[in-house]
Amino acid sequence: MIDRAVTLSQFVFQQEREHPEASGEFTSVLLDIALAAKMINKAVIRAGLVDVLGATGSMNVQGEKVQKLDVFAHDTIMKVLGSTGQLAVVASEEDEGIVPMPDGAPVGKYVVNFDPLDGSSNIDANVNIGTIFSILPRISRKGHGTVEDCLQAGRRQLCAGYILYGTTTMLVYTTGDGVHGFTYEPSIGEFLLSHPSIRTPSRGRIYSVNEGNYAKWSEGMKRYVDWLKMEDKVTARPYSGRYVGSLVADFHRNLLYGGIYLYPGDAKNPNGKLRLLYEGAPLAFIAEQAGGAASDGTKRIMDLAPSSLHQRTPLYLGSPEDVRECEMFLAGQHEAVGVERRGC
Ligand code: AHM
Ligand code: MG
Repeated sequence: MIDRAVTLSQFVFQQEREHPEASGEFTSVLLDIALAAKMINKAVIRAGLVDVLGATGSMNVQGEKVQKLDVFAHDTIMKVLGSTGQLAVVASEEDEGIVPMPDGAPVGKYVVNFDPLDGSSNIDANVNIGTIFSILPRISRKGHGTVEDCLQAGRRQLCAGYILYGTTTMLVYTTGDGVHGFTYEPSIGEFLLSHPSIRTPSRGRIYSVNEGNYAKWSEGMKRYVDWLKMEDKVTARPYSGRYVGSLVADFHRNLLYGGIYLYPGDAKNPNGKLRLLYEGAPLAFIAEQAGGAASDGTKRIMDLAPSSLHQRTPLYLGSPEDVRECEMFLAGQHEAVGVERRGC
């Protein structure tokens, strides 16, 4: 129950007044993304009724089937962001190269990397899907933005967020000053502040992973997940397994309840499946701002310097104590975890 209605724009402008040094004009980019999210939400909630379900018949740059809603979401975000004059360049999970601003449109000083519709294999089954975005300062000096503008380490982000289209639609974001969640109220067309200053528990009791890949995992990864499932009262195991298969939904639940999301590299795909720019870096920023952690197994995701737009990364994301223990298992230090947790 929301006892005081604060809209996203009211909140953002209030933050701008309180922290003028930290926010700046990119907050209007955030509001533009929220506008695109409302338009995507409208299509998502009517998806079963109108002809937007199913595949377009083409494949995207990742070699995956393109869904009509993926394309709609990408085009909608581009339509809204393309003409604002705030952006120098954009990169989307659905496009092979950078997307320059339309000819004749003013060029600005920010960069947006985004995944227009994450979890798109779930679209036809009416399961949660999401949009993930990351706002960066441009580093090129003039003219149209370049690929280097998009290829910046996560710690350079000014803002990151996601929209979760679900039972209710939510927008969650950070500008480096905590994590704030807004619930969409369709009758007035506004995102209202519902989850101010989200903090994630330091430890959870949920693990989220596609266990169908078990046979391809490293010994450390297998040992960690086996360990999470063992019964042990002292260390509050077994954990519960929860896996939607939509990163935004799995991440959002674990952010609120605590736990760990895992998409490791494996024998077939050493860097896993998820993309550093569109999924790893923005969710890492949010996780850290909520008191959580994000790792590629050994390094902080926020410190990884991307070398290509669609670079993948193993991803271990969530409650900091869980992520740290997972890293220890991956490094073969599982015995030390037992010593730390049980004091023996
Ligand atoms: P997408 O961006 O093509 O939708 O792929 C990313 C999705 C994530 O939302 C989800 O966590 C993951 O892929 C699920 O992959 P898998 O089906 O291998 O478990
Ligand atoms: Mg995705």
